Amino acid sequence: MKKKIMIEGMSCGHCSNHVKDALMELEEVKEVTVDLAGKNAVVELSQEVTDEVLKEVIEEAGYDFQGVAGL
Ligand SMILES: [Cu+2]
Repeated sequence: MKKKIMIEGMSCGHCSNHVKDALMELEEVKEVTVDLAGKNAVVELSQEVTDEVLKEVIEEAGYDFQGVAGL
């Protein structure tokens, strides 16, 4: 299962690494691919994670959660 998280506020490679590390701390997240220019992160999940949890992770990392797009 994959989810694409739309994120505002990432401006450089440091930001994308920060987002990736924050998402990888969730045990259900197996892989993260951040697209800085595309303003999104695609997470590969071993089990369902609610959009609300993803929103909290992104906001705690200091970025703006814009929603989740289906894949
Ligand atoms: Cu940055």
